[in-house]
Amino acid sequence: MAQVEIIGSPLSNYVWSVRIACAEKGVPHVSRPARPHTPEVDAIHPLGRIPVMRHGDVSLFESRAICAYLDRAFEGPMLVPGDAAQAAGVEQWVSFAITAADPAIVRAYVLAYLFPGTPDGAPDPKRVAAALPALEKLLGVLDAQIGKAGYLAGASFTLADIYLVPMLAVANRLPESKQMLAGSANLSGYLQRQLARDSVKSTAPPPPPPKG
Ligand SMILES: N[C@@H](CCC(=O)N[C@@H](CS)C(=O)NCC(=O)O)C(=O)O
Repeated sequence: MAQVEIIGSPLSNYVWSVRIACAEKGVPHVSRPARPHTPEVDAIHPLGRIPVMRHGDVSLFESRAICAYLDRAFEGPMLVPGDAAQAAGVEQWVSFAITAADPAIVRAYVLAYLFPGTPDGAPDPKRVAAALPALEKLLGVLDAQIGKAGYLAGASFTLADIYLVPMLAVANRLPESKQMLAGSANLSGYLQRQLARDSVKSTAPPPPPPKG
């Protein structure tokens, strides 16, 4: 039986999400670390983005498509419920995570620290400051949503949480967002609970090396 291969740096939030999906489904997988735009990624994703997946004859790009495959091809708890209204609610928040949370949390803010693009490699304070209003607004929306039923899309862990948790986990390592999260009672409790979840813990990327 072919093994599922998840190709992409484990540090990417989207790679982490797909690996959590494997763990939730009980699908063993091998993680093949690879940066975007490297040959094994380019062979599958037309724009060289991670994650990509191989499983026997099946190769896929785009995390949502990979998660759909994992959910349908394997037994195990459904990542998206069967009920039409509940499924649409989960898809709504998956879409929100990809199109609103990821740009505000990861692209605009986290990457200003991780890939500052400055001559000395230090974060550009103006770029960080410019990201904060949207970040604060977004975390406020998420805090209110999670306050309703305990998870992003209802009262149980779903694909929507699989997308959100890696974004919050990486934000929780940086100063301004850590402070915002600490002040968001629903969101901070949620994050701590999800970080202790087996599927999240077992796929977590290694912590960044200490500075200095
Ligand atoms: N919509 C894609 C987004 C994937 C994505 O943006 N991955 C980032 C790493 S987290 C990447 O490969 N960036 C390189 C690039 O955009 O060129 C998915 O859900 O898989």
